Parts: sequence; C-alpha cells; structure tokens
Amino acid sequence: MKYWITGGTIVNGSGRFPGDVLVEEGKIRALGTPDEIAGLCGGDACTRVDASGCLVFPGFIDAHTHFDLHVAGTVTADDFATGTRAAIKGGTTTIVDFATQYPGESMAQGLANWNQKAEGKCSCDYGFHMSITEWTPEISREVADMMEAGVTSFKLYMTYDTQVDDKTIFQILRRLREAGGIAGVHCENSGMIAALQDEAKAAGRMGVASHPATRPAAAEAEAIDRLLRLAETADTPVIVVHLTCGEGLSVIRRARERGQKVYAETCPQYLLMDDSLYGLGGMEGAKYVCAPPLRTKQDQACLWQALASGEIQTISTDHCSFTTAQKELGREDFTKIPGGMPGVETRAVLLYTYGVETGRIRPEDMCRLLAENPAKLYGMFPQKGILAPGSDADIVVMRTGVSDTITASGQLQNVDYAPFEGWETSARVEQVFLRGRHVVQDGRIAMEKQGRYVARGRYSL
Ligand code: DUC
Ligand code: ZN
Repeated sequence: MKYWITGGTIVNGSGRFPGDVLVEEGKIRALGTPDEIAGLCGGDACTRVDASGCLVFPGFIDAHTHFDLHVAGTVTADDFATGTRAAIKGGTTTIVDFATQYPGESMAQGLANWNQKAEGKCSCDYGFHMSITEWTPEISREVADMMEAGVTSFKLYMTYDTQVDDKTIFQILRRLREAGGIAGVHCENSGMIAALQDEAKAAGRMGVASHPATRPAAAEAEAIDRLLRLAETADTPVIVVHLTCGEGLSVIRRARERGQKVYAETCPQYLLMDDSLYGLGGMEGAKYVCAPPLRTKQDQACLWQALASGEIQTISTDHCSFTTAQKELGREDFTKIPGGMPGVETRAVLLYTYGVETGRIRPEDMCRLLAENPAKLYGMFPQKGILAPGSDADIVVMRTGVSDTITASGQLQNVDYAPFEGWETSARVEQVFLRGRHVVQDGRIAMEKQGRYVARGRYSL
C-alpha cells in the first residue's frame, strides 16, 4: 500500500516546512512538494490522506512505560495489549518498557518473561530496557547478550526493593561503559525516605499527604548528585529518568559544568501537576501518588525552562496505571498505595496544548523531546524519530486549533480515572501510521496488534 500524505506541515527536530510525504512498503520514500510526490506516485497508485492544517510528526516514542508489572502486591491495570492501544491512539508508535531481572533470575530469564508478556499483543512497536536488581559475574557477562538482543539500555533503582547499592551502581556503570550500553537511573535516597516514613508512621500520619512529605526533593537531588559522582568516576554518560525538580536540575548542571555527559528525562505530570493534589482529601490524592512525587509550581517552571533550553532531552510518561480500587490498598497506610499513574495516551496532546500552544516550546522542540532524542538516546535513529527517506513510516498527523477535553470515559487506558480529567486540549491525533500501516484513522484505531519488537542499537545522542 502506498500513501500520499498531503497538505500538512512536516515537523522534524531540525525544523518544519510545508510538505507532502510518500509512504511505500513501510518506509518513507520521499518528502516533497505536492507536484513532486504526485510525480512519484504515478496516477492513482497512492491513497491520499488529507493533512491540510495539520502538523505531520515522526511517530512519538515513549521510552518509559510499565505494562503488566507486578508491584506493591498487585499488577498494573494496563498490560501490553491495553497499554499499546492507548499509546498508538495518542500518537506513540514505539514504547520502551522495563524488562526486569528479579533476584535469582538471569537477565535472559527476565527478557524472556517480558517477551512473553508483549509478544503478539502490541499495537505499537516495542523494545525493552533491562532493570538490573542483582549483580554477579554471570550477570555482568550477560550484558553482551543483552546488547546483542537489542536491549542496550539498563535501568537501576536507588530506592524500592529493586534498589542496587553504590558499589553495584559503580560496577554496572563500568561494565556498561565497556559494552557500549547506558543506564537510566531512578534517583531517590532510600535511607532518607525510609527514615521519614518511619517518623510519619510513628506520629500516626498515615494518609496520602505523607507520600510527598516523605519523598522530598532533597532525596532526589542527593541521589542524582551521588549517581553523577559515580558516573563521573566510572567515566560514562548516564540518564536521570523522571526528573521532577529544580534542585535536581541544579545538580545536573553542575555535573555538566564539570564536563560530564548527562541526559535527563521528565514527564507530563511533573510539568503540569503539583503537590497540592495530595491534599485533596480521602483517597482522591492517591490517584496522583507516584515516585518521585509531584512537586511545586516553581519546580514546574524550572522544568519548562530546561526543556526550552535543551537541558532536558526527553519527555516520557512513566505510565504505571492502577485503578482507584487498587489505590485503596493504601487507604490505611500511604506506603502501600501502588505508585504510578496512567499517561501513555495523552502525552502528545498535552505537550502540544500546554507546551507549544502556550509558546513555551516550538513544534520542532516537541519533536525532539518526543521522537528524535529518544530515538537517538535509545539506539533507534534514524530508523525512527525522523521523517526522512528510508526511515520507518511511523507518522502522526496532528490537527491543531481544535477543542477537546480529557475524560476517563473517553480513554483507552484501562483505568477508571484520568489524572488530567477535565483538562482542555487544543490538538487531536487524527492519523497514525505504523511502518506504513494506517493504524489510526480519523482518531479511531483501525488496525490492532501490528506492533513488532525493535532491536535497538547503541545510544547516539
Ligand atoms: N515510579 C512510579 O511511580 N511507578 C513505577 C516506577 C516508578 O519509578
Ligand atoms: Zn518508571
């Protein structure tokens, strides 16, 4: 099937221009003027897709999702089937989820488990990071097998029961340097959090408000600082995932001034929502419990500024959804509230509405943050992340200047609430192509389960 996407504005990380796109055999064959594309099409051989008045982006990449994950005695509400349907509807054509090597398991076992969870169920393309929770000489040797299998990024936790200690972090960073892999790290000081949680419990402060109070920005900034010193000595770049606060950003700035290569990711919830939501009363605030927690409006302003200046390279979602019934697990004890919220479906329209439309960032910045940079950082560029001849025909046609409202009833995410319930959006994902297949047509899913595993190469950002 050949498609001619006509009349839109092509957006790449490098800029935007009016232009048409020719899609053939799953790839972008050409970009050009309507006359040029008509000439290449040859008569009626192409199906025309009208993109007049629309922005035409490369498919968005969400490099931070948790589907079908067992946490806090329950399992995420979205699995790979529901999560990737929601993703593709929102313009995300590739997700990178976190395969996990649980203690006692090899990485190969962890990867096999996650392959099984995802295989045949995905409506967008998918890849895996490997979460390392245990480090032995055998596991160290497996890093090469992971790289070979296209798992080229590794997740480390500095908190939770999956955490690794400083010595292990250092050893892993050394090994990744040698193998050409890269680590994305969840930075929070676990000791500080545990002590604060003990204090809160001893004082009987068991409600949702204790969640942000026991995970302060200082805990995040300290862990980022420690990670970056470890990375400095290990002499390797590192990714700070889900950065939430100005204090953490300052630490990253200092490391960069020392000459370090540090990448940073943030998420829509940290840009758009603040910690006042934890004071909503009852279990309402539990909907917003995630780690690190939502911060202040001042932190939001720092993050927006850092997006505009290029100090933050990617925006992912950390989609980790639980229903309100699951959140009830923590009614008597805030430490038992399953942490995380949905977001894979709404990232692009939110970023357009509250980032581009407000003048905080430009469409090409949005493209870099949601497509080009994650493609480079996670070894998929130029197969993905750019509209260019030869790249996968992963394409999002986004109509702007519309008026929509986010609601739980209108979403595909398998959750009974929407964190952004009632938020107005001024953009709509109208058409999505996945490797040349027209999978979302006029905002509706037309083809499901077309996703394939993406074997990724080394980072190149
Ligand atoms: N934070 C969450 O809130 N949930 C899943 C993992 C994470 O880092
Ligand atoms: Zn996460």
